[in-house]
Amino acid sequence: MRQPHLRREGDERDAMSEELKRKAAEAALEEVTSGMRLGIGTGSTAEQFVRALAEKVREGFSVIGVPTSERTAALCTELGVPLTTLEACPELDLTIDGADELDLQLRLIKGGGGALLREKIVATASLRMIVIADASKKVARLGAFPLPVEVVPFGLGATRNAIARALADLGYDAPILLRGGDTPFVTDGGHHILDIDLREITDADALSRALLDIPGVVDHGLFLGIADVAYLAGANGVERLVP
Ligand code: ABF
Repeated sequence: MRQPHLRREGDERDAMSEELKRKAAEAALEEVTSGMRLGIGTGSTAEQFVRALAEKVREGFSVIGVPTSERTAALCTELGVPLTTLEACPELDLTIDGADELDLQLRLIKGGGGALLREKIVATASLRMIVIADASKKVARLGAFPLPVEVVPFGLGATRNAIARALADLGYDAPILLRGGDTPFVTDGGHHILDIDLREITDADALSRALLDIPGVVDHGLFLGIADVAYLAGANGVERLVP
């Protein structure tokens, strides 16, 4: 008897959270001008951005986008947002993307959606990056969201051991999980993802350097010094955050 009632509450929460993502996306869209070369993010918040952008394109707005995943490429194609590749267009004006966590300096954890490598390449090729999210993603210190690390399948066990040693050297005692378990998740680049439950990241720069030093690690979900602005939608409106 209680289930339909519970489902309604859940549906209302989902609708509210979609509404917040839409508001953050619409705020970011205000910074997009006709003629821009855009990096287009991945995830449910970025999807709201693609939907809002598609409406502008239908009204005659002219943009060209580089998608950060096959999933985003498919959505853009379906909705009529014109696409190109980073090879054809290696410098972009602006990337708009979601995040899993962000702090007040606009350092991010990304990669929960599995697209961190293309997201980082595209954001770094852009003159500016705007993050869009609901306000619950803002944290005082990064790390409650497990840090995704993209690794090549070859020598996975050895790479995982090397990561564990590097983490121990930095003072972390953190579980490392292969995303997908027995059926490992495969990224658009053909790699796997290890999710590291750090709980609290004490020195993001040191952690970034240590991970990138390990052969077999392709990249990680820490985006440091990349984002310029964040639009965070909450119950009291949309906050514009700059570092
Ligand atoms: C992408 O999508 C990712 O880097 C991040 O993992 C995720 C955020 O997803 P959502 O907007 O659905 O919360 O931006």
